[in-house]
Amino acid sequence: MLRLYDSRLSGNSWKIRILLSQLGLPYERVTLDIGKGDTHEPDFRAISRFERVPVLMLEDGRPVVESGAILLYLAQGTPYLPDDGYLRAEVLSWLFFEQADLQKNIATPRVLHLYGMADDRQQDIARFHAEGYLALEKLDRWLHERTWLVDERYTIADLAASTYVSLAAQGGYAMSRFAGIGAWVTRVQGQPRWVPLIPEAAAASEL
Ligand SMILES: N[C@@H](CCC(=O)N[C@@H](CS)C(=O)NCC(=O)O)C(=O)O
Repeated sequence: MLRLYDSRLSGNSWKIRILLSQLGLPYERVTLDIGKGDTHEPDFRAISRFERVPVLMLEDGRPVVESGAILLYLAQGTPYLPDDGYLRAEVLSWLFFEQADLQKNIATPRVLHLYGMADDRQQDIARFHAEGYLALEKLDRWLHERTWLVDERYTIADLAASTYVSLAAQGGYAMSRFAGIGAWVTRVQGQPRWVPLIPEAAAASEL
């Protein structure tokens, strides 16, 4: 069986749980405690060269690291990744943009807020917000008059790009100004077998 190493609040790991659910693939879940330093333990370092989650352990014992690489691996040959070379390159462009422009700029202020460090790190947060808002504006512009990021269907580009964006308010981003993004996130979260970050918290809107 596939094994996913993740952590409870990791948006990068959440991407993989969404796709595994949408593909109907059974997997074993191993949830690490990042705060306790689990990702830097020798046993985990042996399978995760970058000392981070998510890691997908294949049935033959080979690990796949980096959320984008895991999504690409799992989505091959499925409707979530186009066969056409150009459209596939378009999907890749969103995966790279998400990692370079969205993920860190959203994730870092989110962590600072969630762990009560925001007041002491206002200047850092302002720097991440400045970059993050530029990326969000580009995304919002692209979604103006488009339903999905690539082609006319939901792909792993939408899945990957929407996860941290949907959590941005937790990092102090004012998201109400991005109407296109708001409607798109709702469409993504309405896809069959989409799963929330923390299932037990979804109803209570804890996160
Ligand atoms: N580019 C990586 C980022 C992974 C990442 O930042 N993982 C975080 C949790 S979301 C982590 O494991 N942090 C632990 C650490 O840095 O010690 C990916 O997309 O998988």
